[in-house]
Amino acid sequence: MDQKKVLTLCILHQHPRVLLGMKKRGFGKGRWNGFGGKVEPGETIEEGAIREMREEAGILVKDLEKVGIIDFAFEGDPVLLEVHVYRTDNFVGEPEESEEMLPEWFHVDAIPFADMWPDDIYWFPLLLGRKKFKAAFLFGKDDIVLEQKIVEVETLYLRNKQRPT
Ligand code: 6OG
Repeated sequence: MDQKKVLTLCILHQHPRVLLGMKKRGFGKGRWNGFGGKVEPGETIEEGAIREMREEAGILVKDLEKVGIIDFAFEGDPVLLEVHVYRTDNFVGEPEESEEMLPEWFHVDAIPFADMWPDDIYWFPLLLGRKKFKAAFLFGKDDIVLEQKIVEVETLYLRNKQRPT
């Protein structure tokens, strides 16, 4: 049976700059990405996003805005990832390097897509344009995008308060 993992991804967006982190270890090592990880038992998805932002960059985020839900599948792998994407321009603290991430601000015109997950170039413009979306990607060998679908949506319902099933 397919298994699903629920993850968070949070991007600080203080126009015209965004905060990304260079992943130093584990899944996605060597790529710039937002901050996030697995939602832990007993916490809501939004609580998970807030915790990961604190653990990975020493930042307390406020007013998280849910901007997207992305489903990832990998050819030949039964594990599906459901990634909940948040943005905010309201936070406390200065980004600090952690064991997992090296944070850096990027101008929105200089986002390092070549060194990011290949799906990002599809949905970042929506995030930056303050649109909401649902997306699905199928990755093949060498992390090539085999199939992709993105739909802009008006609302993502009240899934912030939801606990993963
Ligand atoms: P840990 O497993 O290190 O969290 N993530 C992805 N982000 C993008 N942009 N594309 C993907 O394509 C991703 N797959 C996972 C979710 C992993 C972090 O990486 C994100 C989490 O923030 C496959 O705990």
